Amino acid sequence: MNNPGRNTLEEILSQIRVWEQAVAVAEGEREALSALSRDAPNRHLFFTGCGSTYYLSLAAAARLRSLAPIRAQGVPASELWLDPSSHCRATDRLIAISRSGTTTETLRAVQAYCSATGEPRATVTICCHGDSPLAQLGDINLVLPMGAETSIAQTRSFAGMLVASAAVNAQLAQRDEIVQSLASLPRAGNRVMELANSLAASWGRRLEFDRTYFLGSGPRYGLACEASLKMKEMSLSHSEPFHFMEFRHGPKSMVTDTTLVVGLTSESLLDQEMRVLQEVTALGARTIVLGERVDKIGGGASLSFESALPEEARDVLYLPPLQMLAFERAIAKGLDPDRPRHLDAVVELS
Ligand code: F1P
Repeated sequence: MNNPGRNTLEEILSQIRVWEQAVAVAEGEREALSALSRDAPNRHLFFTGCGSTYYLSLAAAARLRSLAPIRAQGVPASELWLDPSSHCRATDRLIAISRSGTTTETLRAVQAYCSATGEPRATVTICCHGDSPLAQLGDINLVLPMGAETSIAQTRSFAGMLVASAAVNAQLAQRDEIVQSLASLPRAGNRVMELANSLAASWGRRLEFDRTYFLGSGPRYGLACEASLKMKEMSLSHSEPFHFMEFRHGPKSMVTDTTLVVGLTSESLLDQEMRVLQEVTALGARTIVLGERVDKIGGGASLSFESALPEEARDVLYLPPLQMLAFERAIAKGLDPDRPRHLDAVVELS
């Protein structure tokens, strides 16, 4: 295996230009998205995808709910496809997300949505391949060609599609100040990427940790799920995501002195979140605290974004450290993140 993870590393390090493309592509659809925003409060919006893009859907739906009184929900595409009557009503709207734009479950979820609602197309699609079937199935189709990847585990594609969903959400919620803030993400991202590389170079290679828990609430729970998936896909390591406060209700029993707990902290709930991290530290875990302006706990570590961006605009900043932690752990274990075990880049069903 010469140069293991070469593609994955290049894709993680090049993600900021995909963030920029996402902002520009969404800006190009400003009028159409603004038209959607006028009746969004009367609708139920579903975000859907598979695996990584399902976790993105969870994060995007939670973010939209935080921006405006709009009912939004993230649902696995397989659930929409196989049980549409439990989800779709005639007045619903669908935002379908897929890196490849060819995942069978996601395409079938769009078909099931159209059959259940009588709509001819999905409301919005977000993908990285303009020639894919999904890119033709939305009233509004956001395509991020710079997010295309050769690696199987999503990194820059996920980050770019998350920024695209943030731009869509800000437009739907008519939060222009958030739309404006997204343009400043690349500046903040360059700083975070540097910090992420040094954090992961030490903490990602500490193989004494035999389990990692990612804690995140609100939109950060979907990101915690994605971080946990990266740990599994790239480094074949046991990992689980939880809402911050949920960790006390049982999972805390799993904490040992070989446990790493990564907190995706907010500003609005920071005190409560830090209390959970202090408790698990007292039980022997090491912690990594990620957030806008945060301190480490005991023998743990921290990474402060110091972006000066509103909380609603900077969800993507958690991704470089989370992706690099999984990448460095995979390399330290002698694995090749470019070729994760048992996985294909796209799941296509017959
Ligand atoms: C989604 C997917 C994920 C998986 C991995 C590869 O494909 O297959 O299910 O977790 O990240 O991508 P897509 O529909 O986003 O192309």
